[in-house]
Amino acid sequence: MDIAVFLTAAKAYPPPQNPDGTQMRFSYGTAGFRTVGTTLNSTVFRSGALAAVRSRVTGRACGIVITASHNPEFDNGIKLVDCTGGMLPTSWEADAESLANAESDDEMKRVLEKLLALDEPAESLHPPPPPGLDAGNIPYVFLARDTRPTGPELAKAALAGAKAAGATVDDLGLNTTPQGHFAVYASYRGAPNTEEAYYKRLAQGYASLLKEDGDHDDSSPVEPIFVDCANGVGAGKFTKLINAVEETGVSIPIKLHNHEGTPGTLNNQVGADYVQKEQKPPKFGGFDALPSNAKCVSIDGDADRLVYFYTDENKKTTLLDGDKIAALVATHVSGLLKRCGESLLDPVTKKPLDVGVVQTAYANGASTKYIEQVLKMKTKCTPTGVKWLHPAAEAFDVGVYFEANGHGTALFSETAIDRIRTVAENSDGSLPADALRALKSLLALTEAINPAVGDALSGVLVVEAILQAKRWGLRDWNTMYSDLPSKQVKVKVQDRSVITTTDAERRCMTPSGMQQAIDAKVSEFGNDARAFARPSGTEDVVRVYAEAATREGADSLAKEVSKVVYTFAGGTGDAP
Ligand code: 16G
Ligand code: MG
Repeated sequence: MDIAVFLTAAKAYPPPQNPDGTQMRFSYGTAGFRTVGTTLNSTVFRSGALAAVRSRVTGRACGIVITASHNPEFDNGIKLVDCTGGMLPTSWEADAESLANAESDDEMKRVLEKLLALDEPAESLHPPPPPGLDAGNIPYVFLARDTRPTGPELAKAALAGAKAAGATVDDLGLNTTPQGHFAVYASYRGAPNTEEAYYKRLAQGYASLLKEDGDHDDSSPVEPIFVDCANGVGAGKFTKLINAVEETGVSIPIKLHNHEGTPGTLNNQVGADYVQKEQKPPKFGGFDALPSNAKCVSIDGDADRLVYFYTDENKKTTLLDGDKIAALVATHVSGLLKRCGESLLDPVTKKPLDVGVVQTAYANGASTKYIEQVLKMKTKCTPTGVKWLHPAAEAFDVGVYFEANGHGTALFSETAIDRIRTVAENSDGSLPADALRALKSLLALTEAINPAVGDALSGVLVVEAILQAKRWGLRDWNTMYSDLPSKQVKVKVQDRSVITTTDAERRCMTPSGMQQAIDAKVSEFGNDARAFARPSGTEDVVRVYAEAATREGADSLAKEVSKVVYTFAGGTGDAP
């Protein structure tokens, strides 16, 4: 890389200043940089270069998505995609931040030289790409953006940054975050990586799922699915997916709401974040006029998460969140694996596939209990953010992960896929017909689900196929277990970094004495009570979560713990 060329190009993207004349600082949060869109030109330019450097160092294509996900329309941000399709390794975050905040050419040069000197071939970190695969022009960067008004300008800056660092840029234009990840994932494996190829893959996986699990010829679901697209990038993509599904000869009765051309703005009282946090239907899109118990889904602005919900005759809305989706997918996977019998045991060690569900501290206690005690599956808890859940799920042969907020997918290791495929293809009549169907269904699931990151679009296909196989409506699904009442609140403090956590964010290490005070409060609310406090990675607040056997209990525990946080961690404004 010619650093001098990059530094010259960077002159056109000077970092913005604070009112006091100092240079504005940007922090790499839970999922990349995210703040007011009009301040991000320099950060995005520099991150474009970082993606190019990452591509150079790993020898494979990487990616960038310009999005602020579920944040309001005036925000924007950047998500960086690593060469295998996952998120930028956490070990690079501090350097990404140093590059974004460098105040001189020398500082930028130092960061770039440090990163360029790293020797991190992709193979040493991840499953190697297929042997002999030509990596193409390296550095190579895929670029996508969502529908925000600042998107085109920022995409230009990212492109300029990547090019200044010597990269070839593949501009995917308006696209979802999961499509950005999939393009990189597929390119790593030498598979077709276009949008068309992706939706075709999902559609075919879905059609095979219906076929393997259905009892009759046309097993397409008929109950309409009303999807709130949050006025984001997902709406147009759903249309493409629906067309791809129809081309396979099956159908999916999706009705799109809150999309381009309808009133309302991006993520404003609509979308998965609003519906999940408020436990209310979207304010716009006509959801109040739908028939009672209609099947509804909300996705977020960049279409990487989803939640289901329905509103009954008494106007009570029931949310089926990421935990419920994880339980549904895990139930289905474990049912299929059981039907495969011993056919999937390791030929040498005779061990079964290692299957687990990954959650965060926000997972409802009832869901964890259900997965461990009813499904008898392993669970693992990680800190918040896909960058932690995804690798934990990769450690299983089959790892299902979902955050309660609806981010998630199911991952099948190469070993698992190879074994399933080999057994299915070589069964020569020796396997019971039902086991063979289960094997084929597992293979279909690996195609219908995004293997790189959670995707709201593939999430809908997978949930629908499973519900169809079980002949379940949302009410049946909801009775898998009853959520414990929970409450989330925000506490404003002077400096949220005074709070440090351990045990997957379930316990605080500092400020000293705060965890003991939280424990004392929790102990007053009975056996099912649980609470934690963690500094947000995307907002300048501390988040408090509480759950208890009753609604009143959850609400008051959240309030009590907020008071503890306010007292120990330097609360500002009115006391809770
Ligand atoms: C980001 C994360 C999401 C996480 C949320 C937590 C990704 C792709 N997105 O949106 O997984 O739940 O941040 O935000 O990782 P918080 O740190 O403000 O609570
Ligand atoms: Mg999102």
